[in-house]
Amino acid sequence: MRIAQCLKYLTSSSARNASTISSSLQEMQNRVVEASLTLIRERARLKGECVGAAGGAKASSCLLGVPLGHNSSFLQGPAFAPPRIREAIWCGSTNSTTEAGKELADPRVLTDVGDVPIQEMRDCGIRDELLMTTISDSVKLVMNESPLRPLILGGDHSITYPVVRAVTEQLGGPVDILHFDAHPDIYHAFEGNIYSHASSFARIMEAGHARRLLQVGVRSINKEGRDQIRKFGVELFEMRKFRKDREFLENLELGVGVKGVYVSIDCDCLDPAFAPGVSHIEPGGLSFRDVMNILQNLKGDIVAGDVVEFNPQRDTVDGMTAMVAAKLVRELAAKISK
Ligand SMILES: [Mn+2]
Repeated sequence: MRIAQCLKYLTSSSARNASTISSSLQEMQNRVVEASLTLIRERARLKGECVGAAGGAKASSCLLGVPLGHNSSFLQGPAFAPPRIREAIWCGSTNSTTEAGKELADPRVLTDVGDVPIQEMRDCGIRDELLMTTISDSVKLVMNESPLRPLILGGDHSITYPVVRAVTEQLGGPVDILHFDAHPDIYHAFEGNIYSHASSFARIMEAGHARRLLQVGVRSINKEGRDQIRKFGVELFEMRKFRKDREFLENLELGVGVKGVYVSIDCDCLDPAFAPGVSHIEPGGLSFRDVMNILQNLKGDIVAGDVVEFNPQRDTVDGMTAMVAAKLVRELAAKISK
């Protein structure tokens, strides 16, 4: 990491001692975080005003990009996803209306507060604990501007933990989570990393952020995964039984009696035939329409959501998976806004 090299250089070449440099470095890191949050706070205020000026809404989805890829156990390409997804949302090859007729250019349906500057913060030597706190704080800044509801562009799946933590802290209680994924992401830790993208739902469940967790599309799970699922009472809907579960999943009602519903979509829930641009290619998955049928028929108040694990470095040359991720975002935005 560049900052570590910089620190090493300073301590070896200057008269100042290492602890002085280290404590002033920490102070400066905190100011970088503050500055990053200020930009998101002001953008959220402005977008909240725009929604009001357009006539107001009960709920309005607001994009927040989290370009973080280093908690992936394999490839780190999801760090480059948010700008590619935005580009595809507004791509001229399609119009800006959702399937059920909502207009995405209307700020009452969709706004955007930009990205949490993850790479810039890492370049300043900021570590995961503070990064995760900054992600949570950014989500809360969006939620402070009613009626904005955060719709997160990942990033690897590790970001779902700080996002869900922020949502439930802000709302004052747990939510129900509908999670589409080839994997349960519920290892206690993966290769020693408690913030791994393979562990986000272990953090969420042990902290009590979810009353119900429904995992749909799972087809890569080992013994530890099954043990953890039993331990946390997760409702597992495996691909090999999807034909039997389909009717149930296409008639879900969630979030009643808790603070609402959180929807997390890992792009690898889809069969690689539909979404090749992911880090973990796992055959035998859902079709795009399978996901749409479950999402569009879902009854419940969706308070926030994310679309994660799109890896532009694995996509086709014409950006097919970017369009798929963008359409997931568009249809989720349509579900959130009202
Ligand atoms: Mn996955």
